[in-house]
Amino acid sequence: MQNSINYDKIKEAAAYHPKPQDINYTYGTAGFRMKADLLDSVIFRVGILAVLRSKKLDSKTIGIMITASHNPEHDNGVKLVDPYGEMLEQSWENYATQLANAQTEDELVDVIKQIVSNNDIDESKPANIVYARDTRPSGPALVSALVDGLKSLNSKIIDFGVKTTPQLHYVTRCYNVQGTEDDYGEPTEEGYYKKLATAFRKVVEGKSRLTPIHIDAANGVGAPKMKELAKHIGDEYLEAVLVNDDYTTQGKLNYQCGADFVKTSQRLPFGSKIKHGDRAASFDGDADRIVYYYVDEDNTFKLLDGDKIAGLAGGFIIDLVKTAGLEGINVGVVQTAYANGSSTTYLEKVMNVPVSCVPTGVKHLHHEAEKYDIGVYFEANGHGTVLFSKKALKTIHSAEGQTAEQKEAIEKLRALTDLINQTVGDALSDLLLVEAILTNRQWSLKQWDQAYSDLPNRLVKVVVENRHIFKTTDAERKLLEPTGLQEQINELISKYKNGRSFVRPSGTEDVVRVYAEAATREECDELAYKVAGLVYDQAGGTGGKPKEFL
Ligand code: 16G
Ligand code: MG
Repeated sequence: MQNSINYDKIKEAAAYHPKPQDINYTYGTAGFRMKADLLDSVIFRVGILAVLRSKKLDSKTIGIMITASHNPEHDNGVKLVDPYGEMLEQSWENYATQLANAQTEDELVDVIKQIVSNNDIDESKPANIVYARDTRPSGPALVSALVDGLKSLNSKIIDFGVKTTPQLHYVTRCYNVQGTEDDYGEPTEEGYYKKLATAFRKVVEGKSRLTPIHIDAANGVGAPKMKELAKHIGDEYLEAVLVNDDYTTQGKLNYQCGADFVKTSQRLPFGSKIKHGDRAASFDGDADRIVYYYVDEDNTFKLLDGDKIAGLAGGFIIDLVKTAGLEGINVGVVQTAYANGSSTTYLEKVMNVPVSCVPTGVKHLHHEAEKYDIGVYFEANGHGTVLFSKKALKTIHSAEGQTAEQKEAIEKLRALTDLINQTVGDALSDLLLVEAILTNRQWSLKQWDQAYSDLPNRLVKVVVENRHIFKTTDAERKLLEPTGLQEQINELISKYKNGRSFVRPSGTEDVVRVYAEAATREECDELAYKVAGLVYDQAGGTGGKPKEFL
């Protein structure tokens, strides 16, 4: 049969993509991610896994994205996207790891056979795959390894070319729901721009255009894609000025720029010349994160991160739902432990919105947000989106409204369901969401920022011998192991006003992360470095203690 699996063919193809010795791969929070030259065999095998997943899911289209997001340019990575555009189901992450670590072709075939039998996969089902990559120079070679993997199992393949990560998520969903009542738009890049641009114009229609938005595109794929999107929207609605848009010169991607750089170093990206009164935002390297910022009268840098975006979006949506008279639709916000304490207090106490806290990583936030009729989720780092449940979509699309005011609110909510990329956090779509809200409210960034003041916070990395001994609970806010360490941390925290601190092993780097916040910058830094020192001393720190405070 044409589609059934030919194991000899796989072995033959796999021999061209041998696994390096002595490397142990893990499919983590962001898929596989590391130096690009170690990824050839991994990508070949990810192709195989994607085909198995498609066969398992009745030939649904599975997405594959080759990117390493905000990592240095020499890194690359790969992750799988499930049919509705969400992250690969967690139970399959383990298969990805097993496939990647099979040392020989024979072992590889054994793992494949096991996955087939464990999941009752019908080998004769055809498979459908769509893939894309970002602008990294290592992309084309990795794509060719991927295609070898896909072809060894006779998959149908669509090459979606160079795209942002969220565009790949979008198109994966489009393919799978085309022509059904859940239709998500045309499965093309053009379809994506048209959907977003039309929705944006609807939400801002009749309002005065804001001043230009300066966008730092991290010298990545977001640059050409944002330009294309802006063309579809038109200058009369949005004026986008790009910096760090050189995605062709090697060495520039994410270098001292982009959302991750701005959020972690809390300063302007290289190349940005914004002055007081200007409005600015940064994307990350694959355009699935965004943060906003401005400089104040006294030239201080002010960051509007994912928490601020969640507050802005949540507030606007709640107002629209109320005005539209759609009682019975509940709105909730999902955060992680990294959310600034002030943002949580603001959401719960001022906005009266239910807030859930979940472990780091998009899949956790996404699933929690699905529990609300409208679920707003954002990580402080700027990754996030808004999910509308089937019930919410139905209500919004069938509501008619009595008064002009109600009708307008309903129209806006409808447009928002198209404007927001509901598959995953999307810098382009989130930018339009923020711009649409600010246009409607006629707010400056400073006015938006006034909702609450962030508590000073600090993130410190600690290198330890084995980060896997760290076990957390309570959405990563407490350590279970090493035993006794949490009690010592608690004792430190109790000495600081508004003190909060937690420790978790990173899912993407071989380090332990320490987060701290407190009433003042000094207290916060002191707490952060004391907790880091404690971790270093008590849990196998190596390579030098994090620099002492003072
Ligand atoms: C990954 C996650 C991101 C998370 C980050 C934490 C996805 C798609 N991305 O980039 O959500 O914030 O990891 O990294 O889930 P860490 O575990 O190293 O702190
Ligand atoms: Mg990213």
